[in-house]
Amino acid sequence: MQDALTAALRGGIADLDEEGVLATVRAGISAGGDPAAVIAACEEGMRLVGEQYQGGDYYLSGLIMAGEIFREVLEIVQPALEATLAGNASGRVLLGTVKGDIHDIGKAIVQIALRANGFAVEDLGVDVPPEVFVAKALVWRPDIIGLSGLLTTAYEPMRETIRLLRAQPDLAAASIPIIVGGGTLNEQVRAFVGADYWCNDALEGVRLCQHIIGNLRS
Ligand code: B12
Repeated sequence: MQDALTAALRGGIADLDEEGVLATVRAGISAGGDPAAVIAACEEGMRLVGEQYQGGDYYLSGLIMAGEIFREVLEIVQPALEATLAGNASGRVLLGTVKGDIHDIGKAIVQIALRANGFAVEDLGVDVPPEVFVAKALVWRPDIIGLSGLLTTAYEPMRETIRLLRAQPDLAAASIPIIVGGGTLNEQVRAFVGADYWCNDALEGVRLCQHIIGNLRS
């Protein structure tokens, strides 16, 4: 059943079939389907939408529509996702999408998954200037900082944010681990921006945060 659900969701998102996708998600979740698998299938669909946009088959409106559909999907799966993830790690994670980038669906998933696992999360939103990350980190004192960004043009602001965070003496003394996340990131980008870790999967991000907190506490 999971394969059929995955195929229907991937194709439905790629075709921007809002009603079909939402009906499939509702039916799948009520039948006990895995919420993480639903999200993974929708992410694949989003990648296909991105490719169609790149190839000129969809316009910007296609990206907007896909974003809306994913948001509605998230609303449906959130309770089931929280129930399956529930854990008791504790730690504070400061999150935000870097300056110049307004993609926030992935960040929203990371936030849900972290909270469900007992993390306190402060989300600064999107298009966040480097100085705002620094100011909030000084006041809130997170254990981990997570920067999200999907655009190639977000890499430079990501780098600048990390440079400023590391240049601030109090924060440098605390040596707070920094994770960058987003579907277009890889090891080269991590090295370029100077982050400690990179990640393009929310659940892997949670495991990484648990591992970091475990090391900090031991
Ligand atoms: C939906 C979408 C939009 C929506 C976003 C809506 C929203 N509220 O987020 C809108 C319409 C606003 C949009 C706008 C644009 N977009 Co757009 N968009 C997409 C699309 C189709 C899907 C993105 C998405 O939500 N994916 C699903 C989520 C769940 O995946 P994710 O973000 O990767 O997140 C997961 C992981 O990466 C991880 N994660 C994410 N963040 C973090 C952070 C941490 C700390 C951790 C641990 C993990 C983590 O967890 C998530 C869950 O597993 C992508 C295509 C793609 N391939 O991704 C293009 C894409 C990202 N967009 C693109 C472009 C070009 C644009 C525009 C410039 C278009 C334009 N001409 O205006 C603008 C830029 C606006 C801006 N200044 O930011 C390009 C970027 C190309 C590039 N390399 O730079 C892409 C790749 C499409 C393409 N193939 O051309 N977009």
